[in-house]
Amino acid sequence: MTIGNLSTSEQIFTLATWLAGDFSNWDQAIANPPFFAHIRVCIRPLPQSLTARGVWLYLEQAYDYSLNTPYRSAMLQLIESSNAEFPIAIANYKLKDANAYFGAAREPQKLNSLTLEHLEPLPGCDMQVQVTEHSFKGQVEPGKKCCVFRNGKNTYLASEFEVTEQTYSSLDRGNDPETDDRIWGSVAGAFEFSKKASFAAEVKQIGV
Ligand code: CYC
Repeated sequence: MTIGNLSTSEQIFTLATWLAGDFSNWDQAIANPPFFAHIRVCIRPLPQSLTARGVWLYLEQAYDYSLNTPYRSAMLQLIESSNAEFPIAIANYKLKDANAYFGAAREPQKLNSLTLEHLEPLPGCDMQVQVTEHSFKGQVEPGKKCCVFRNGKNTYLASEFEVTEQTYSSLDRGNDPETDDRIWGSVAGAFEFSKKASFAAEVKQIGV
């Protein structure tokens, strides 16, 4: 499917259906165990809409051996952007009581009662997304504004990803705001995930 010719709202819907799934980097972890742990990324459409605009997805990233205690969870809002080069934006939120929802990516009824009040915006952490012929490519908005305090250090997020119908790759790093040196994140390039289950049928077509 060529996605370049779709309207922006159709592209947002397509991106949501491509992201909605249970992903694994098993092949990469087996080929290069010192550098790549076996990670699962599970992205679930919200059963309800939280706003008039956008498509909402809940995300968990976990070690495969500990699926129900993810090391990161987030709520993603896919929305239209006014930047012609990057027609889609993904706003990132954290959950105020993240632990209460652990496991919900695979038990989505746990998400039924979620409202906007349960979320905390992550300012400066919007992903700006461009559309290629067969993929969506994103990067964190410029300006070193997405602050992540990790391992006792202030860092800013440097992140990029690419999504196709069956694959998801991402490179997340935290860099030093002064020197731009890498403080955390992969030293061996992007994580390469493939889709093991799809939740595309759960994405609702709503106003974008
Ligand atoms: C952090 N990863 C983040 C943050 C964003 C993203 C915005 C900063 C906000 C936060 O703290 O949660 C990434 N957001 C995205 C991406 C999309 C998006 C990619 C497109 C769907 O909307 N990340 C990976 C690897 C793994 C990883 C599998 C190993 C390096 O993709 C880790 N990301 C990771 C970690 C953090 C992070 C450890 C910091 C979380 C923290 O310490 O609070």
